[in-house]
Amino acid sequence: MPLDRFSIIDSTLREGEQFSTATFSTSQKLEIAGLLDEFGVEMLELTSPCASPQSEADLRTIVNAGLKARILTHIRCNKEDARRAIDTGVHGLDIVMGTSPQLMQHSHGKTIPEIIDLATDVIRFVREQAPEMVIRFSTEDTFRSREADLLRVYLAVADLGMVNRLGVADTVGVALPAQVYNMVHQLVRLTGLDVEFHGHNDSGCAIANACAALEAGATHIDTTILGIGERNGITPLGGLIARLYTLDRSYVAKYNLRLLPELDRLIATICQIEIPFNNYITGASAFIHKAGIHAKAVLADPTTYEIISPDDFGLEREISIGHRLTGWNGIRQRARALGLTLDDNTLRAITQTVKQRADRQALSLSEVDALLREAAGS
Ligand code: HCA
Ligand code: CU
Repeated sequence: MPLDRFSIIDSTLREGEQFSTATFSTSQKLEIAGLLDEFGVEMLELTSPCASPQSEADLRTIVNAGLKARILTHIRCNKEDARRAIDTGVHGLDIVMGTSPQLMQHSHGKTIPEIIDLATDVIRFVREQAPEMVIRFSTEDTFRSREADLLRVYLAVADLGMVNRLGVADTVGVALPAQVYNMVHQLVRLTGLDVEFHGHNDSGCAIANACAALEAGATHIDTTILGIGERNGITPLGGLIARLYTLDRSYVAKYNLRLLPELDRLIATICQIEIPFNNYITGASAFIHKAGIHAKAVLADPTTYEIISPDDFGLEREISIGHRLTGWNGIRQRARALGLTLDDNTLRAITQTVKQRADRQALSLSEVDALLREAAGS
């Protein structure tokens, strides 16, 4: 099953660079690539060497950085881009060509037969120049393309027998999981090639769509750290990890999960953004339990309200107690944590005091601690 043998292609250094506030210096790229490599992503996709002179130099630097991850670059479907990319020594080329009516009309102006001819020409050229190169061919805007057009293009490309992987791209974030499942399933069945999914998050389905792709047999998923990318980005690395972990921890056991918080912080710092409060795993509130009923159950057994264990990511849960929804189990646990011995009646009375005061204004943890210490006479 692909969920046992999928690879992550992290595109923070390509798609992520297209995020509104992202401009990575060479040393930042090396830091990001190094940490992703330590985390264990299998492949890193970098900006095309044709984008700018520095992009080309940085690509060469990262190719030669001795990372375990394979280094890919993303190019338009033309021989000149391919030639320049091959020259950098990258391990793989991700070639992309728009097939939706919108992109055929306004982006490159080519018809489907012309797209097939061009793709054939470029792929043959790469195979001749670089026999070992891993070649991926994607149709851009797959989910607004006509299905008959897509199949013509994909089958023609697959029939060349020179491509290692086909890519499916939800460029505008419009696809639903069932559509992704059907498209990936058809490609796997018809071509037997590896299939990659790249999904934008404009309508909030990027993680679900990536998961549907894997269920349908996709072998590779594109992510970026925190999901950064064009507009509001693509499948976030942490979100994909959360989704797969909750299906079966063994699916993500190959990754160094404790590095996820550092990865998210690194990108937040570099891009000068906050990690969203509701971010998967690393959001500030991801492991805060508040209502008294929740706190009681979590204190007895965290799995009552946690499907993800914070320890696996080097994080800690928090029981929030200084508010009107608090319960005495949480207050008692705090007293114990402070090493205070208080009888149950006292703890219940303190709980009532906290509730009354919190009806006017929530208490900080140190204010609750002060109440507990006062009651214990310490
Ligand atoms: C782009 C478009 C792309 C390509 C994805 C892919 C998309 O920015 O060039 O090559 O699989 O979303 O379609 O990112
Ligand atoms: Cu994209």
